[in-house]
Amino acid sequence: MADDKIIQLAIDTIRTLSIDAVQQAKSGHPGTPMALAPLVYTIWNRVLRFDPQDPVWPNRDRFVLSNGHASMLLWSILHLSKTQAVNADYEIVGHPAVSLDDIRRFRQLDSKAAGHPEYHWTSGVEATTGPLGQGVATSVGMAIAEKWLANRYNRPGFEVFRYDIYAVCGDGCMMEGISSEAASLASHLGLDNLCWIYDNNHITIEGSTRITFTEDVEARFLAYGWNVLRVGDANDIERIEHAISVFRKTKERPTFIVLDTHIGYGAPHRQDTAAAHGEPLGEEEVRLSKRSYGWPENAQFLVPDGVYEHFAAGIGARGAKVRQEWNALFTAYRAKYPELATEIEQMQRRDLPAGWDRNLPVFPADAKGIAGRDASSKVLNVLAQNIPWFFGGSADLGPSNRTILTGEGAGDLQAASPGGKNLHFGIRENAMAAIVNGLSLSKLRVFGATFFIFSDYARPSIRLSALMELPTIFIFTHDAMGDGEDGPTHQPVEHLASLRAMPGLVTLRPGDANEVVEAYRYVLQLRHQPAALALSRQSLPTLDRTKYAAASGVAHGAYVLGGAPGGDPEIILIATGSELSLAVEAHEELIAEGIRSRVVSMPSWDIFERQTQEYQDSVLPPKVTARVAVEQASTFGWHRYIGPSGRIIGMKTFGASAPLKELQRKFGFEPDNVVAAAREVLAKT
Ligand SMILES: Cc1ncc(C[n+]2csc(CCOP(=O)(O)OP(=O)(O)O)c2C)c(N)n1
Ligand SMILES: [Mg+2]
Repeated sequence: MADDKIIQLAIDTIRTLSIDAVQQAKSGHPGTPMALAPLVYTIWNRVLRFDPQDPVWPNRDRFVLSNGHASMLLWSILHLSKTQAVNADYEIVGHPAVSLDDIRRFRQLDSKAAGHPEYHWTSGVEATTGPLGQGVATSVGMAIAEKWLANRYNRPGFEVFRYDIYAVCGDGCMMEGISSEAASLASHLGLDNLCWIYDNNHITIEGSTRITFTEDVEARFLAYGWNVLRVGDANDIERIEHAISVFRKTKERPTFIVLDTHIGYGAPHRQDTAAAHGEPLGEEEVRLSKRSYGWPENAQFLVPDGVYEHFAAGIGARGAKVRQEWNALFTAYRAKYPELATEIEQMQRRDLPAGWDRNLPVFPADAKGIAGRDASSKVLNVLAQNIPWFFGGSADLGPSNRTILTGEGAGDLQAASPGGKNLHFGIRENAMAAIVNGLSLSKLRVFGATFFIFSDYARPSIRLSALMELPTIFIFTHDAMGDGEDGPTHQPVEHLASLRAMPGLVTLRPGDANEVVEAYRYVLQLRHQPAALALSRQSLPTLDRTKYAAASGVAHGAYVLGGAPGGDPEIILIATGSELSLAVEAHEELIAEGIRSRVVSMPSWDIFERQTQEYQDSVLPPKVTARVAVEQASTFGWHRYIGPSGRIIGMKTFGASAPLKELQRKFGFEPDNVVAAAREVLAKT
């Protein structure tokens, strides 16, 4: 078959599989796959260094579909390239990532061709996308990761890491603010391994972008400092390939390719309309579209003869070759640099190096104590020394979050120093969290930090982190009213409740310095879950662990810190974070009065919920219904632990601007108030 004939057939196979899948599902987005099929064909079959036989090979190019609604593009190309499925242990399991049957069952339960690209669910998906803008922002993290890895591991003659990141995006991604945050940082960092391709179709759901989006996107990216290219015809694969070759030659800045496209290309009544975006074409329009491609009009889910072979000869052969060359290179590298090779292998499996937790601090009892953020700083600096690929940064609050790494090799990560361990995200919380996800998808162990109040700005990406099952770490300091005078704009109230509500995320609010250490010990061992740490700004007393239970109880989410000797308690006080020492004070007062009090430290609901019922009942015996919880946050959700007769001292309003002491008085976070609540509850039960 002539070259251009089989190329056209291959492109039209992507188009028609997409059309048929959406039509069969009676839902989905046909128009964008119809338009972008030539782009995806070109990237995958001509450019991408990706081996379908091993989709987790570390040095592969990454492809991110930021306009995730066009997922049929990905399902089609993963299927046609015969990309293999990989299990949670990173083993090739021997069946395709996406079968033709999955495509026939697009958007149905258990199909690998889900509504949107889902990392962890379908092999070959590099990042979960769907919330527009997230994919492009995540791709920036992937690009930073490649630079970092190359800097640390490449040696003369051993280019172990050298790959590119391609992200495809649409008008929605460009409108979302997160793309601006991410693009700005990407050019600041000179990420010349990053290429975004913008599907410039002038259409979104409500119609033409004339009604919403008339900025000059090219000028905007030029202003950021990107290399901006334009391809005026989305069907011209030679031009597309040429633009990508210009990207690959461009140094010190990322590339933005504006691709002028026609949504619903080939559909006589739908092309260039919003209707092509998110509705099946309808049977008649499907037939007419196929006719326009010269396709058999009534054929469905057709992969013509020669198409699989064509992809096998393109991406299949190129991918196999580059991976085999890399394997040989890595074998020689392992012989010459065994320690570095071991690091890479451990990292790829999300293992930690031996001795990762050595020298973690132990804090002596101290009534004045130390702030959560300061204890955290000590821990972070030890971990960064023990785990070479552990690092992170803050959204311009490093000095306040105490996340700056100071040990050996911990410089700033900048364009000229891509191996630095201090990332400076600037005031870009949403992009920060997405970038942390991208770094984590690249198997680095990373944290991002800001004030707890601004976790709101990062929340969409934290959610994706949980959905993708990534072991990212979010460090949130100033976790309650500790920065009193800053007032209610800076005082989190509903944030703990909202993070606790997020499936998969482990939220921890440690109550003293040793609990901070144990919180990190727990979090570092997570392989498939993100964690959020809420840390205090102000000093918290370091509890005397010879008197109270060991802080290792943090690993159970909640534990009995202290109690009356012998027998069951009459009342249980439960607290987290900065209110722990308050509860301990109240507890001592009750004990002194002869009341059989128990004090429970509960740094993490999520972890506690995963303990056996027996353990949970041992900490909170069901028959002890007199309970008081203290937490300087929304009371939302606490009733599950205090029951119908318990009391919660928490927040029902926003805070206020005043010194912390006054706020504690105003809102009832004082020992006397806790004791009074305990007496009331006892009297009732
Ligand atoms: C953050 C976010 N907001 C809204 C949506 C819902 N949505 C999905 S696609 C879309 C329109 C996107 O337009 P564009 O990116 O131009 O895609 P095209 O129709 O051109 O493929 C919207 C609003 C979303 N997925 N994510
Ligand atoms: Mg559009």
